[in-house]
Amino acid sequence: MNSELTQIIKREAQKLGFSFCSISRVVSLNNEEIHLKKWLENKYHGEMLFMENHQEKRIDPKLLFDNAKSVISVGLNYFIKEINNKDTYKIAKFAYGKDYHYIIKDRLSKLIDLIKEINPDVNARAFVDSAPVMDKAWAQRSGIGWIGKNTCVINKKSGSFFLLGEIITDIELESDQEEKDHCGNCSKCIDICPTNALIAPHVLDARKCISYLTIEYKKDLPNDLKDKFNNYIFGCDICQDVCPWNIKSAVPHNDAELMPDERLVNLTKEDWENLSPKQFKDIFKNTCLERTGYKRIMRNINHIRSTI
Ligand code: B12
Ligand code: SF4
Ligand code: SF4
Repeated sequence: MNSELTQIIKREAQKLGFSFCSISRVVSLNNEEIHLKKWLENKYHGEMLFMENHQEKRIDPKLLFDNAKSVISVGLNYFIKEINNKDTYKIAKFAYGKDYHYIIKDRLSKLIDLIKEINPDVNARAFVDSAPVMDKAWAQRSGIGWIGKNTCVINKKSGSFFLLGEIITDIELESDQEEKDHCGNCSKCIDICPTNALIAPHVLDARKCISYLTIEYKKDLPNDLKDKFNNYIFGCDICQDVCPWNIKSAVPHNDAELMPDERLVNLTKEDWENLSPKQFKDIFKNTCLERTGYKRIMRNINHIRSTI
């Protein structure tokens, strides 16, 4: 067990701007495997076929990383007061600034550099959505938070508006305690979801979720959900905005890389509708919207317009 190194890693993670850094011991995720299998069998993943791949690695990190012993989970707070609460199209808060994949990967690489400076024989790899790793399960096991009924990881002191990443390593670090569920009798997220995508506590049918439809889904949007998008054209924050843990505890971040571009802040509905491919490219370079691309964002806008 390496207590001193554990503390150094946690201090450095904080310096790098992560709000959370907690450790879990590598184990096989047997409970999660049952839920994942059922979710896939029910086709709740829709056309996200990458979720079907490497299931065994998703469950057991030892198959992904030789001699894996510890998972270092980090959380990056992206909470900010809504910029587009006026009468315009909305994008989810996580996508206001620079693409979080770049931010987290870059900061985790710095953390690995530090670990290797102290102990050059260590093997360590950083992950942010880039490999079959169950971010939320590890965050829960390391005590960062619990997986709420809306299926997001919630921290008691700051809510759920944070992104996750991890380092898997072959050093044995001091692990933290798993977090308990604090949803209790609440069901606000399930009750408010406009498309009934939360079909049961902790179970999300992505095929109905505005986030999936606006970000991941590549075909024409389904007509039966036409008037339910609440002006969202990229992602959806509705089931998080209503969560009492966010209302009570979410604190705005102060992270320059996550701050929205001024031009995005000022886009009116009309600006969005008339956005050219060139303007889109300029404003959304290196953001998460760039991945979804101009065509699908315009598809989303036109879908909402066709309901008015
Ligand atoms: C696929 C995916 C999606 C899909 C499906 C979401 C989902 N719930 O799985 C879609 C496109 C819809 C999506 C949307 C969003 N996503 Co997403 N997504 C992922 C991804 C790539 C995999 C998630 C996964 O493994 N799903 C598999 C299913 C089986 O897991 P699950 O639904 O979470 O179920 C778990 C529990 O609920 C429980 N469970 C399941 N069934 C049951 C049944 C019972 C009875 C019980 C008790 C428990 C239980 O076990 C499961 C395993 O732990 C992760 C990144 C990663 N590599 O982990 C990001 C991730 C989960 N997404 C993230 C974010 C930010 C979002 C959005 C908020 C973005 C937005 N604003 O639009 C929304 C939130 C929507 C929501 N309410 O969850 C963050 C979440 C951070 C956090 N604090 O939790 C992640 C971790 C990305 C990251 N690196 O930060 N996402
Ligand atoms: S993200 Fe939106 S559509 Fe998806 S489950 Fe939450 S409220 Fe429903
Ligand atoms: S709204 Fe209520 S039930 Fe849903 S995640 Fe938050 S505390 Fe849990």
